[in-house]
Amino acid sequence: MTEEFKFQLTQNLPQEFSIKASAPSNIALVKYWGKEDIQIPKNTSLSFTLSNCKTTTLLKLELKNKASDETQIQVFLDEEKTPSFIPKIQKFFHLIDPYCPYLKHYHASIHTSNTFPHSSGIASSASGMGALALCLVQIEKQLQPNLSLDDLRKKASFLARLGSGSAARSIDGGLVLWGKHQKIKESSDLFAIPFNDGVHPVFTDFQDTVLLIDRGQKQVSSSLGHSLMNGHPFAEARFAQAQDNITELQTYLASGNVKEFMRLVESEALTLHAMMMCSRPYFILMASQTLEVIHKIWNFRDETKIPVCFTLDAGANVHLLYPRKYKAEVQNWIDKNLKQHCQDKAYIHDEVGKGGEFLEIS
Ligand code: 2P0
Repeated sequence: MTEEFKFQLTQNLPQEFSIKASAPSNIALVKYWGKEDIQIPKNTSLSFTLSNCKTTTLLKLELKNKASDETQIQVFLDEEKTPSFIPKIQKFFHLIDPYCPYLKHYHASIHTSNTFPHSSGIASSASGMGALALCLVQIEKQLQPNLSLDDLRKKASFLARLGSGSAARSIDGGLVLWGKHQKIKESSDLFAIPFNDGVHPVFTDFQDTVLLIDRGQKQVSSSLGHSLMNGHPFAEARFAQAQDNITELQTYLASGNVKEFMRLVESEALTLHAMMMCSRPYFILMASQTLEVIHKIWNFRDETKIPVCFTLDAGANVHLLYPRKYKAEVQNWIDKNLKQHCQDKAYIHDEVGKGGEFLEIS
């Protein structure tokens, strides 16, 4: 157990809480793929926090008559009862009990909504767990008002990580780093840290257009995906490469070297997919349209010299990354040349954002 994040329970718990928060999704530049229990990453990862793709959650807690009463959890997605989410939340509450001991004294109802459509192929686990964790730390702030904002955000990242690894990176804004790195003193496996100091301005306004090539359920769940790295013949080399890539990327981020940044980011995406192509069992998570789009990106970049690159999650969708300065040209090109490769011609424009927020209840 991590002493730092334990919470000293006060005697008189309020009858109820109503807390609201939002957290965005994030897109990894250096990928997290491979972990130990519980959500301890095998390598450091670095992501851009997004802005438009986010989850907003209202958490309502009501004091039980007796702490021993069974906890009732209700989950509403877009105001519709969604019992299928309950087991995941139950497991999460159980896991965080040592750090949030007040929770077991309450029944919970969780009202959540995403700005991105369910059937978009965009995972909501990072933003969802991020928003829930931000609700929980707001409760702690009410119980212990002396907690600083920094403490709260750090604990939110710690709790979010226990719900879903990449969710640790959905609390802070801009560039966010998660996982211990030998050369980065403040880095930790337990929570993510903002990584914006000394970053060249060109990387502060990056755009991310998500081309929805496949809007279906993920073919490989993240837990299966991570487990494929256990005993993978190239795992150790991959984990070491990620650590080196972080160091290399750090120099490009500082100097504003967009060309080398893009080379490294694309290489990370292809490496993630390559690891899945040569695991046992093996998977090809790109679709033919993913490859078509990648070739078009390379041609467009060659011909126009406009810096635009791709990255991929563990699926077929393509994230197009580019500086805001080129927004008009790139978005025009997407409309004319790329959207026909998307399912139902669907894509989502997003950009680097400020991170999770505590919200007022109206
Ligand atoms: C990432 N992904 O760094 C990588 C790249 C997908 C591809 O983290 O099991 O949902 O909840 O810790 O965070 C997806 O895995 O996995 C992921 P769990 P998570 O964003």
